[in-house]
Amino acid sequence: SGNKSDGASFGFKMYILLVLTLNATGYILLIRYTRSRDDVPMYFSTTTVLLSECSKLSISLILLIKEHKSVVGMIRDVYHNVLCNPSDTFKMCIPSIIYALQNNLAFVALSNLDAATYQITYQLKIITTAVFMVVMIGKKINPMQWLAIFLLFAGVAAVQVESANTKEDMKHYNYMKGLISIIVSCLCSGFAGVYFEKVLKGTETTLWIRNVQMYLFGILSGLVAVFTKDYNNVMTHGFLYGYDVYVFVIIGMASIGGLYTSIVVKYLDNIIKGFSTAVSIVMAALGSFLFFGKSFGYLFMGGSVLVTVAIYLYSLPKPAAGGPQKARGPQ
Ligand code: NCC
Repeated sequence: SGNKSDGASFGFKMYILLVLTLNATGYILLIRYTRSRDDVPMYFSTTTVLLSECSKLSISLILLIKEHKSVVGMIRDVYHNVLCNPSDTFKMCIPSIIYALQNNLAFVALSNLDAATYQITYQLKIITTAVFMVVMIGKKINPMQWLAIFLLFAGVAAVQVESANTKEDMKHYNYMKGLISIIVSCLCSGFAGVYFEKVLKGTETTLWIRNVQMYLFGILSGLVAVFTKDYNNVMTHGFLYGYDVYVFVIIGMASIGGLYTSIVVKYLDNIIKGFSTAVSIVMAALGSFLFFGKSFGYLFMGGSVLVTVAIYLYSLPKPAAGGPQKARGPQ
């Protein structure tokens, strides 16, 4: 399975991962910013999640038009592989429901606690993802690699503690509600990510058709969320109540982040995605220290060392029975 990643160059992968990390950080900061303002009317977050799914569907269809170099080609592809293939299409039902839950929970969490706590706690996802890789794909992870996964979690968390701006006022705080939302999010993200990977790599259906299937159900799930949580709000105030440019930027970032996530899972895998985003987080923190001329402290340095050791330990060759095995680690 090491050959799965051969389809793209190293530089391309690094570029994708850096965009993914920077985009995710901006996304989280912007959600936190818009959810903690109290001088403007508050938008309904379920509508934002729904519009993100619509946006990702539109972009996927446009990419399919480009791929086929014709609108008719795109329509044919979607007709044959989505509409006429319901059993295949329905495979995307479960992950898109779980992602809908996770995407809505991000707004709940960031309405209740600060962005730094969110990003740090969210790193727990590294561990939940590994557990689901073992349980669902049957991936073999040896004790040394488990150690690496825990060190990675600790290292990234430490780096983020130091680079985070914690001087935020504590209004709207419901810490418990926020934390529980994050923990459920980590379980959702791990499960849905591995599920998507398993279906994507286990069948012939192309990435963009998978995404079209995913976002069709995503729109349905998003609609259910709007109806169950904000039906009365939308009916009295309107669907786009409280929207301003920031909210539209959030939708744009959610689209970029989601589509890039699917590309990363196609060319790499969910665990390597965790390792690689860890590296980009360290790089981004380093960049911001250098950029703002700040000196970095022990937490950043210690955290970076932990991340580096984790990568080394994870990529050590496995002492397998029956012959030498190739190292499987982040490349
Ligand atoms: O949590 P995470 O991703 O695993 O969430 C995956 C996001 O990608 C969308 N997705 C997934 C597969 C697919 N085929 N299409 C998709 O659109 C899902 O809907 C879900 O939103 C990460 O690895 O840390 C990452 O984190 C998110 C986000 O920061 C967190 O979920 C916190 O809210 C990033 N999303 C954005 O930046 C918008 C993602 O890029 C990376």
